[in-house]
Amino acid sequence: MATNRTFTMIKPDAVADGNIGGILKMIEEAGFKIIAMKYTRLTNELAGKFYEVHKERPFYGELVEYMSSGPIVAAILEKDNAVEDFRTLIGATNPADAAEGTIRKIYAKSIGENAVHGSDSDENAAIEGNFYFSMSERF
Ligand code: DAT
Ligand code: MG
Repeated sequence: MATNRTFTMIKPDAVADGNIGGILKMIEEAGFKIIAMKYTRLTNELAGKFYEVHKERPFYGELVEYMSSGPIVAAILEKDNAVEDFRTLIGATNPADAAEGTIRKIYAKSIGENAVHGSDSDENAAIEGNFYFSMSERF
C-alpha cells in the first residue's frame, strides 16, 4: 500500500463559502500533488457509509446530514509522509484548538463544519480514495 498518499474532502461549508480556491492553494503550496479530484455531492446514504466508523458517536446523524447538505470536492493527494503532514496542515478537529496558519484555523466555522477532511492512516487513505475514485480517474 502506498504510504505517500492521503485523501481529502473540501466540505460543504467551505465550498458554499467560496473557499475551494483558497484551500487548494494552501494544499499545493504545502507541496501536495493532486492525483485525483472530483466535484460531487454525497447522498445521505453514501455519507453514512463514508463515516460508518463514527456511527456510535453522538454526532453521527448531524455529521451525515451536514456532509450530504451540499457539494464537496474530493481529492487524492501525494507527498512524502502525506497522511501525517496533511493532518498537520489541516489542524485540530475543533478550529478553536487548531494551530495558527492551519486550514481549519483559517476556514473552519465549528467542530462540525470544519472545512476539510484528512485521512487518519495510510489504510484509511486507501479505503477513502477507493470510495470515490476508480483507477482510470487517478493521475
Ligand atoms: P477529524 O475530521 O479531525 O478526523 P473525527 O474523525 O474525530 O475528526 O470526526 C469526524 C468528523 O466528525 C469531524 O471532522 C467533524 C465531526 N465531529 C467530530 N467531533 C464532533 C463533535 N464533538 N461534535 C460535532 N461534530 C463532530
Ligand atoms: Mg477522522
